[in-house]
Amino acid sequence: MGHYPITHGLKPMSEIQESTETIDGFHLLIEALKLNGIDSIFGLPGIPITDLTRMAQAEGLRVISFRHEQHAGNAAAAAGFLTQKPGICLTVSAPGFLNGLTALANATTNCFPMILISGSSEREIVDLQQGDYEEMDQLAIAKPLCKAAYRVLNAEDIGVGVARAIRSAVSGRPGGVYLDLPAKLFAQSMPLQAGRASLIKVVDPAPKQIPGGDAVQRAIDLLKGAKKPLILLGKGAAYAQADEAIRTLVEKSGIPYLPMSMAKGILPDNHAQSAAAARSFVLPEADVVLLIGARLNWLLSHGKGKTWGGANHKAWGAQKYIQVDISPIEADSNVAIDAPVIGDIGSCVSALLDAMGNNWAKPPAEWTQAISERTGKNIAKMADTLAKNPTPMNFHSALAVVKDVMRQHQDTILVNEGANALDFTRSIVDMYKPRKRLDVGTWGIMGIGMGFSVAAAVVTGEQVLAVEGDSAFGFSGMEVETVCRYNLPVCIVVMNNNGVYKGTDVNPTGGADVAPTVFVKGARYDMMMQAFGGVGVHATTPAELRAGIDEAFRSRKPTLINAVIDETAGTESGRITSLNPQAAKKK
Ligand code: FYN
Ligand code: ADP
Ligand code: MG
Repeated sequence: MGHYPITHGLKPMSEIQESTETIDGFHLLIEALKLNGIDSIFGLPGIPITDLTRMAQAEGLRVISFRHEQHAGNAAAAAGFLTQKPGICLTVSAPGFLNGLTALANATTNCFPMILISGSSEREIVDLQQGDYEEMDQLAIAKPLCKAAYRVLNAEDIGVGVARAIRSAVSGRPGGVYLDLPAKLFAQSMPLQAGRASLIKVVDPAPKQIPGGDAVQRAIDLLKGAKKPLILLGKGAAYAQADEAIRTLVEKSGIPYLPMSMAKGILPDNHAQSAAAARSFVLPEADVVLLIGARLNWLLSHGKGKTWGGANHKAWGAQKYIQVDISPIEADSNVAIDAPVIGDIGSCVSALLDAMGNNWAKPPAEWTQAISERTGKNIAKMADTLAKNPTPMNFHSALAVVKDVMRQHQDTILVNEGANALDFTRSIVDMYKPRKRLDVGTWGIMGIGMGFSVAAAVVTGEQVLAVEGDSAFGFSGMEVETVCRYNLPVCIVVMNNNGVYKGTDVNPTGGADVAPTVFVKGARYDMMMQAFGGVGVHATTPAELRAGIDEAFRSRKPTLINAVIDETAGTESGRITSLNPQAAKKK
C-alpha cells in the first residue's frame, strides 16, 4: 500500500500494526479498480471524494482532474470506446453527479462503456429527506439514464459493486453504469485480509456471443441472391475491434460499403469499395443491406427512405435487411429485419466468412460500376471546391488543409463536433485507420470536444486534432486549461465563423442585443490557450492554418488555432437543416 497525505486522521497503511492491519473503503475501491486493469480516473475533486482522488494518485492510478464533470464523463466514455475497458468518471454528490449525467446518458445512447462513480448522501438522511449537504436520491435519478445502477453501503460489498459495474458496462451492448457510494462508506474499515478477499477480478467481462448457424445461413442465402448488396458499418463495428475480419468480409465479398461517421477508417476511406461519396444513391438503390454494428435510427432515416439531401433523393425501395448486432432486441426496431444475426461482431463476421466458402460471386458489375461513376463525380466535384482559396477562408478551404494533414498523419485521432464544422469534416476528411474519429455520435450532442480529446491523448498517447465549430467549442472550452495542465498533444482548430451555424443573423428589432446565434465578432480563441501556457495561433489563410498544425504536431504542445472562417459560409444545422421546424415548414 502506498503512502498518502494524512488529511483526516486515517493512518497510512504502512503504520498500522501487522495484527490489527485493516483496509478502508477508499483503498478497497482503489484496489478493486486496479485489480480489474483500470489505470485512469477522469473526475473532479470535492466533498466527499477529494481524498479518494489523492489516494488513487498515490496508489499509481492516473487521475485526470477536469473543470466540469460533463467533460470528465465524456472523457471516460471515449476511453471506454477506445479501449473496451469501462472509462471511470468520479464526481462529487448532487450537482457534480448531475453534471456527469449528460455524459452517462450519452455514453449509454452511443454504447460506450463507462462507469460514473459519485459520492452521495447517507441513505437514512436521504430517505427521510432531512436536508443533508447536497442531499439527492442519486441512484433513483441515474437509473433511467443508464444501462445499470448500483449502490454500495458496506465496505465488504465494494468488490461486488465494482465487479457488477464493470460487467454491466462492457458485456452485451456496452453502455453507461452508475455506482453510488455514500460518504460514510469510504471511512469504514475491515481486516486487511478479509477486505482483499472480498475483491473480485472479473473473469471474461465481455463474453463472446456466438450467432446461431441457422441465422448465419439465412443471412448468406439472402446476400448470395442480392443484385445490389450494400454493407453498412456502424460505430459498433469500430468498437468491436474486429478490423481484419471486417476488411476480409468486405474484400472477399466485393460488396460496396458505407461507413457511418465513427466507423470511418475501419477500411481506409479511399478504398475502392467505399460508397461514401455516393451515399444518396446507394441507400435507396440497394436491394440487400448488411448492417454491421449500425442501427437504423435517424442517421439512416429509420430505414424508411427520408434522406437528408435535396429534392433529387429517392425514397428507399423494398430493401431486405441483415442485421449483425449484439443486442437481440435491436432487430425490427424501425423496419423488419429479414435476417438477424445476433452475437458479437467478431464472432458474427467470422461465421459469415466461414459460411461464404471460397467461390463467392462478386456483385453484378452494373451495380459496382454505377457506384464508381457517382463516387468519381462527387469526388471530382469536391476536389474542385477544395482547390479554391477564397478570402476569408471557408469551411472547404480550411478543411482541405485538415484533409491533407490526416492523409500524412494517419495515426492522429480526429475529434469533431459542430454543425457545418462536423458535416463538412465528415465528407471531406478521409480516415485511414479504425477508431481514429470521435464525434457527436448518435445524439449529435455538442460539448464532447475537449473531454474526448483529453481521453484520446491520455489512453493512446497519439496526437489529437480537434476540429471544432466555434459554438461547439464553447461547451467545453474551459478544459483547455486541463489540456495545458497535463501538457497533452492536443491541437484544437476552432472554425471561427462568428456564431452558431453562421455569424450573420441580425436582431430584427434593431435593438442593442445581437441576434441569439451571433458571437463576439473576431473573437480570439487562440488567446485562451495562451492564458494557460499553451500555444495560440491566429490563422486567416490555409497556409497559416497548415503551419500552425504542423508546428503543433512537431512540438506536441497544447495548441489552439483560431481559424477565421467566412461568417456567411455554411448552412443552418449543416446537413440536417430539415430538422429545424421552420425549414420543415418550407418543405
Ligand atoms: C461523402 N460525400 C462525398 C464524400 N463523402 N463527396 C465527395 N467526396 C467524399 N469523400 C457526399 C455524399 O455522397 C453525400 O452526397 C454528401 O457528401 C454528404 O455525405 P454524408 O455527410 O456522409 O451524408 P449525409 O446525407 O449528410 O448523411 C446524413 C446524416 C449526416 C444524418 C447521417 O448528415 C450526419 O451524420 N449528420 C450528423 C448531424 C449532427 O449530428 N449534427 C450535430 C448537431 S447540428 P450525396 O450522396 O449527393 O447526398 C446542430 O445544429
Ligand atoms: P452508428 O451510429 O455508427 O450507426 P450505432 O451506435 O447506431 O452505430 O449502432 C451501434 C450498434 O452496435 C448498437 O446496436 C450496438 O448494440 C452494436 N454493438 C456495439 N458493440 C458491439 C459488438 N461488440 N458486437 C456486436 N454489436 C455491437
Ligand atoms: Mg460557428
